[in-house]
Amino acid sequence: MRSLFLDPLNFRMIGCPAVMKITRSIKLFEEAQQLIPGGVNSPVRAFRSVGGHPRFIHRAKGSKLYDLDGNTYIDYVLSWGPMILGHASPPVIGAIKKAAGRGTSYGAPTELEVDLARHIRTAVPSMEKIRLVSSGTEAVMSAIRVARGFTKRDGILKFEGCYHGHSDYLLAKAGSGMMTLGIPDSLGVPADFAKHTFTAPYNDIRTVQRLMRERGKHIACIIVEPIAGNMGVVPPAHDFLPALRQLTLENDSLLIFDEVISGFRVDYGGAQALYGITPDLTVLGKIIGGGLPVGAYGGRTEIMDLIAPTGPVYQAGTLSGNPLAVTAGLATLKQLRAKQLYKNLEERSAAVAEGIGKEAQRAGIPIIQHRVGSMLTAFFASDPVVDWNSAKRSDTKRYGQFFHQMLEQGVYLAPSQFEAAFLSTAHSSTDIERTIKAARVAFKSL
Ligand code: HOZ
Repeated sequence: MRSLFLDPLNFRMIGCPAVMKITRSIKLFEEAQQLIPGGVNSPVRAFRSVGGHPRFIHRAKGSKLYDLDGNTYIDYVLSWGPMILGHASPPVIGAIKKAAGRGTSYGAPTELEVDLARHIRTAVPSMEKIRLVSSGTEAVMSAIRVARGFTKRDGILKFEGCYHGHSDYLLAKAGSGMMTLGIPDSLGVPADFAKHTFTAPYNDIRTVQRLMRERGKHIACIIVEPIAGNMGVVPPAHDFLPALRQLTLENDSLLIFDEVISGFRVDYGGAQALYGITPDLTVLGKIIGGGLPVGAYGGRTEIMDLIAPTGPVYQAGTLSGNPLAVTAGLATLKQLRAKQLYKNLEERSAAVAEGIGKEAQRAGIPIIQHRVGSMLTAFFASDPVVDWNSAKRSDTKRYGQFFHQMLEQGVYLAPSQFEAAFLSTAHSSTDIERTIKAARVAFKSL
């Protein structure tokens, strides 16, 4: 990799190799690896697929991350999606501070939970009843349990490259960290658990039709990211989601939309509003927690009423509906109702994508760009990317070089080709100009 001669963020030529000073991050990472597997609490953060050292973050504000060594980055990871208002958004932080003064967990119901459920249902009317939990993984796991309870069937159908958290039966050909690290299926998952999981390529309706023909009467649900975000961004083909809806109806199976990433991200009503498809169950996370740990699942009343204490499907949690997390989520959703907010995000995101596309073209580097609203990916690939197989053909080595060139210039992208980049309402036109300038330098250097 060629050295850059730039001052991060200002992009001033400074005449010496601008290898960022990251001594504190390096030192901490060494210690972290003695204490925490791989030095991180979630695998992709370890930078394994791009090489180099993860940055240890000291603080974040608006569109910026600040590391322990004093470097500043324009952040396009945004905590992997939740920080749609940017970091430390004043209304969110103000609400959290107030709520913290009233205690941090009660293990008893609050008005806040009812408020958040009401806000979610208004935005996503298919979620007639909603259960709050503490993570997306937990929400998906619980949604599958209720789908199985409702249909009295065990089988589930998922798509290769989609990631639905790390519960046992959902790790088959999962995207995100599994794809980044090239782990097809996790060790530690009993074959007996995985045998009920069937997989099909994303956007491949024929395979779904065949599987439903052969096994439809055993399939409790089809679960899908309506916009795949965990193999990089891969939008659904125009007939994909309608066909899933149709096939599930024909087979009395449930359709579950995992909108942990797309929920409140691509539209206030999520991907289901954008594409006009109503699933039976929806899973949310990330944005609805405003940066604190929350997940939610919900759907038709007749299904959700099977959950204890109204029904026999069990699910519980000490920190479910935690008042701080719910407060952060509520404060975020209230801001998201602002007029023009999604339109502005769309315009800024389009500007980033367009700028990056032009710079790649100018440098003669083939990329395939996908963008839905403020979630985007530039695949280092020449052929169309429609599923996990085509995504996997991306030049990950080149992505790694691009990633480091951007990082050196103060632009923080996901340390994996197979994760989405996100914009927030805090990303300014100056941020965008700087990002495009950095991309120009980065593409040229490849
Ligand atoms: N693979 C997760 C996002 N799709 C990353 C989680 C994390 O490292 O925080």
